[in-house]
Amino acid sequence: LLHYPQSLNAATELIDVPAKAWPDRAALRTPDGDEWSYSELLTRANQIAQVLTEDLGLVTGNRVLLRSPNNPWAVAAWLGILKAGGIAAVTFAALRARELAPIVEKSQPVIALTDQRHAEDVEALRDTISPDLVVVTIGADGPGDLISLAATKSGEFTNVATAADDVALFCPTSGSTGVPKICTHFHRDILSIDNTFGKSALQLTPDDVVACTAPFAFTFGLGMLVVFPLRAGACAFLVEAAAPAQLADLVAEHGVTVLATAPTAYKQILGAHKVQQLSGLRIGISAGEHIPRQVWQRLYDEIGLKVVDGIGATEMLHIFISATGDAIRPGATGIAVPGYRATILDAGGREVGQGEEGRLAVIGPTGCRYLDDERQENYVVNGWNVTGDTFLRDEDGYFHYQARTDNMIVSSGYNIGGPEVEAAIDTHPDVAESAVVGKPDSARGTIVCAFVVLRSGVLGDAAKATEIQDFVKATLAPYKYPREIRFVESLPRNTSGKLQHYQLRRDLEA
Ligand code: 3SK
Repeated sequence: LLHYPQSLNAATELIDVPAKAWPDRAALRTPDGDEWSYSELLTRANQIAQVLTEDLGLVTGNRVLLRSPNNPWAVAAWLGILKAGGIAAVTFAALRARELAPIVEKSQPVIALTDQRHAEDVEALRDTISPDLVVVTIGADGPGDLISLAATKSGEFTNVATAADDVALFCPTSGSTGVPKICTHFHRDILSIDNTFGKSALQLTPDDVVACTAPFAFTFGLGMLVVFPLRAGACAFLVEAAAPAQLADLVAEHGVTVLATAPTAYKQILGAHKVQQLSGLRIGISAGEHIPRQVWQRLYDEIGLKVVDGIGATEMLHIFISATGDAIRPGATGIAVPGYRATILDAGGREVGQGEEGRLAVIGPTGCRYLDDERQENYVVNGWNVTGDTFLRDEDGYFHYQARTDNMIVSSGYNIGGPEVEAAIDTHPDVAESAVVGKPDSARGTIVCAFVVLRSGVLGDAAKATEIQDFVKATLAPYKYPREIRFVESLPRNTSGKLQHYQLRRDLEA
């Protein structure tokens, strides 16, 4: 379906070509009024490529750790690494040294470009496990800082002639267990996600302004804020951090036309009565976790926004199942994005029939290639990329999310999808949010255990637990009710906002 020239540097398509077409249009904008045109972004990306190759000794294929919140210099640095023929290993700025260590050990970067506010942890690693790592800050005063070094360069650079299937990205993912895996992606993969999801679902134009709450280190954010808008000549609106209510105000104030975020943010915007601020959106994307049907419906009822749900994976680089416009079926995630094929497999790797649950598997122009990791053989089976999600396919071919495969609870022989129970609990008026996991139980094998965050001022006592249990019994088939409820202050989430059920399971064992 997708053919690329043998020699391909993705950065050429993402910045050199658009900068020729739209030199003066805004490529990047921030809430505090900073604006970079396409030609400015090209110059800075070229200057960084010059710094990397001329001053820091980068040679083609070297790995470069990039650690920064979402801001214009991070975009320029990412493009500069690609232009220079390096491999960009982008990590969450919030990771601490102990979380970064296994990533550094496996990916072996020679250079680290780090936002100066997050330099300490990288420097600690250089001083312990990686003595040859050259650490360069972004945003510190002084001659050794990337911004100062870039200012000494001409801004003229000829992109390294990488091959289409040379590795361009190392994308760490913690997976469900917390031990990081590093997904490798080629230069052509970066264009493939635009040629599939980007072109079919978003159809961005130079008039679009795109915001996304995911950090670049989560490939959801990288696609939404760098790959898709730049290739279309659109403007990426870069927010380092914003509470959902504040985000809603920024969307209205800055004329954002496409917002991509997780269901939690939509829920919080609804909860803060800020949803009208989203009424100028052309597209709202929801990904990272399944959007509950009642949240989707409220957004539609209140502002007519038909949120585009999608599921992707770091292993696949971006979204491979979704639906847009009239093809949206509330409650279903969607169908395979053009260019991908998807199916449902049983535990033995056989395709199951419609209506049957199994593991979601996908084949397409992108795919899983873990760096030196024996878990590769669990993920790619007979050519299928077998995700960690349990889905079923209905009679019209739509895929319906059931649970994370590792969060399917089998209790007294019944299969219970944790997210379904969570959605039921979340509709209780005293509940702010919940997460459900299976707890080993001698009588039933496993029982449903719910961690519940109550709204402020509500007392979490035995009477409240019984009330919520009765509420769930009245909402779902009674066998699904949580036999145990634990009231907690907050739920564990990773830096991209995804709930970490494995941490709760670990808490149960403690
Ligand atoms: O669904 C996800 O979690 C995801 C992962 C990587 C890239 C994009 C998405 C939506």
